[in-house]
Amino acid sequence: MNGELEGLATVVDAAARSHCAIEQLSIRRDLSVADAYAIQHAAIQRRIDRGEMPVGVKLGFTSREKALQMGVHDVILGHLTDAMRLADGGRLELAAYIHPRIEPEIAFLLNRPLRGQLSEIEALAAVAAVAPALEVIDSRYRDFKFALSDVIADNSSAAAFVIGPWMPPPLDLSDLAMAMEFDGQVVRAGVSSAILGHPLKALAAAARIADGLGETLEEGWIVMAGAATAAEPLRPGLTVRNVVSQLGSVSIRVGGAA
Ligand code: OOG
Ligand code: MG
Repeated sequence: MNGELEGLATVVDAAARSHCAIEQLSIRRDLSVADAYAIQHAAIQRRIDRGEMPVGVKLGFTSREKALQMGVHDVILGHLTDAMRLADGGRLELAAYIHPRIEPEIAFLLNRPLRGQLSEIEALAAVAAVAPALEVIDSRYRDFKFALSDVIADNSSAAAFVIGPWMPPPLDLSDLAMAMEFDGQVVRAGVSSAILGHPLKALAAAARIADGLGETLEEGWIVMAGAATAAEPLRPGLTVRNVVSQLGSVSIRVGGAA
């Protein structure tokens, strides 16, 4: 990879570590989607070099509400490491982030490696289990504003995630009600069909995008299908829960000062 892209990987990685917002990369240069994924890859490599373990991937902009909220209309991929995972019912420290938001998701656990073009049936055959999930996103860009290449370079805003109890996939994954609560009050409600029409389509999209990057989704990995609703900003003291019909719920508590 060329030196400029390596340098930009250092910039996004340092912004995430220091939780200091940066200017959008695309303001000063033209970045292709391929460049952006190269930056993402190099920034993830820095995490792995520091001892983090890859544990899966996340999709972004698989629902219309998210695409409208952020003004980005392409489905994107990001990488998850063990250091981003919080325990169900655990605590998120706000001080470690810039301007974190949270969104309700569904997660898949893979029972085999996946890549390439898959039908929904093939995608389902690779699913060991599904779970309700919450994703914390934290764009490293000032004011949470970015173009497509910026957000891809910034690992698709991945910051933290929490997975509820794993269970065998229900018969129909496309009709699950999803409600995100702040302190017991529903703040965002949706249905799993908001995720590309069917969450298994998101899993197939993850395999296809990974393939285009020369990557495989590994057995045992988690795939976050993307938010069913728009994201909500976090504030100290909140308990956030995602309740998904037939799957149960997952929660975190938010600690620390704003
Ligand atoms: C990008 C990440 C989008 C989702 O679930 O759609 C995403 C962002 O909104 O900052 O994670
Ligand atoms: Mg998300």
